[in-house]
Amino acid sequence: MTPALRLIYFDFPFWRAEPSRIALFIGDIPFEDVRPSREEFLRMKRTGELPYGQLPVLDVDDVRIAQSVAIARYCGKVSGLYPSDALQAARCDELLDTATQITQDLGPSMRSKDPEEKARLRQNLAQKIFPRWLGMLEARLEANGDNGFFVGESLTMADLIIWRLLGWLRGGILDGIPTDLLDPFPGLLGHQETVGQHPGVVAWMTRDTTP
Ligand SMILES: N[C@@H](CCC(=O)N[C@@H](CS)C(=O)NCC(=O)O)C(=O)O
Repeated sequence: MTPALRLIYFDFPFWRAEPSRIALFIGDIPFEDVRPSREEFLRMKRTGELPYGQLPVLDVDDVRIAQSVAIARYCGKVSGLYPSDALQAARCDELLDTATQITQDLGPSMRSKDPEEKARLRQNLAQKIFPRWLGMLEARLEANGDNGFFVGESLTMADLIIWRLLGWLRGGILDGIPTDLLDPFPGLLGHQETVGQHPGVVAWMTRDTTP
C-alpha cells in the first residue's frame, strides 16, 4: 500500500523542499503539502518534534525523516526522478551535496549583524566564491553532454535542486548578490530555462492552489 506522505516546510520555493514537492507532483504521488508559519515552526521546535530542530521534514506514514537531501532522495526515488543505477545515483548525489555546500558558504553573511562585514562577505561571494562554484557546475553540466541535464538523459533531482538553488542565488533577494550572476555561464542559464520549461515543472507552477 502506498504510504501517506506529509511534507512540511515553509511557504516558499527554496531548494530544500520545493524539488521534493515537484517530484511528488510529477510522479503523481499524493502528499500533504504542509506550510507552517514561523510561529507554528517555533512551536514544533519547542515541543521537540523536529529531529534536528529544523525544516523540512517528511512524514512517511508514522516515520519522520529529516534533512533536505535525504528527503529529496526519497521523493526522487518514489517519483522516478532519482537514478536506479548506482553510478548515476552517485552523480546525482554529487550535485545534491554541492547544493548544500554552496548554501553553507552563505552562512557567515546570513548570520553577520555588522552591515559592513556583511557587505564585504557578500562582495566576496558575488565576485569570487560563487563564480568559482558556477564555473565548476557549468563544467559538470557540459560533461554530461548537450542534452541540458546534469545526469543522464532526462530530468533528475539534481536538475530540480540546482535549478532552485541558482534561482535563489540570482533572484535578487540576497543583498549584494547581483541578478546577472549567471550571465557568464550560458550552460547554466540554459539549464534554468530547460528546467523552468519542463512540462511537469510548468504544470506545478500553474496548478490551481485555491483551497
Ligand atoms: N541540514 C538541514 C538544514 C535545514 C535548514 O537550515 N532549515 C532552515 C530553513 S531553510 C531552518 O529550519 N531554519 C530555522 C532554524 O534553524 O531555526 C537540512 O539539510 O535540511
